Amino acid sequence: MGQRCFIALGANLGDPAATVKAAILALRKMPQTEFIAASSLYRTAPVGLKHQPDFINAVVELVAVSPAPTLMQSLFAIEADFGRQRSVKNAPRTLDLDLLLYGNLLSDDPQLTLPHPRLHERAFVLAPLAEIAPLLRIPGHGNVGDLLLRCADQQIEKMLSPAA
Ligand code: PH2
Ligand code: MG
Ligand code: MG
Repeated sequence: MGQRCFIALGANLGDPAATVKAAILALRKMPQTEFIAASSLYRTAPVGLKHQPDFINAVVELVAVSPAPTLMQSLFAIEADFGRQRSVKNAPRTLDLDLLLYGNLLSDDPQLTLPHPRLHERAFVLAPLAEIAPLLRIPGHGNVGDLLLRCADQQIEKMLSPAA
């Protein structure tokens, strides 16, 4: 028995589309997990710090057997493999992997807050999430599709090329 998990991918340095595609392949091969689905890639305007390149974003669904902190360590290892430097918060990055949901687990640990604390207000997460799990409910916030409707002002564009 595993936990249904969703992981957000984001990149805006180097060749971000190639990076996100390669990272989806790395997530497919991750031990202790069963890969379920990947969204399309989305080109998205930066949220927060505005003066940085557009992002490529996507979301992956998998089932994880390992506990959430162990899964996080695997995600950090993949980020490091893609040359991620952790400098300033929200700085441009070669690859960001964020655990959005780990089953129905609720956690207010500042190192690992679940659901991800900003997921419900970000079109760059909600649009790819709605593509692969339209009926999903975010504990404390509601249905993914409804949440996405509230982010209509955020610029995102679904890319035509397949994610993987
Ligand atoms: N990630 C952030 C902050 N802003 N904006 C977009 N469009 N895509 C991201 O992945 C993103 C962001 C912090 O992780
Ligand atoms: Mg992030
Ligand atoms: Mg992150």
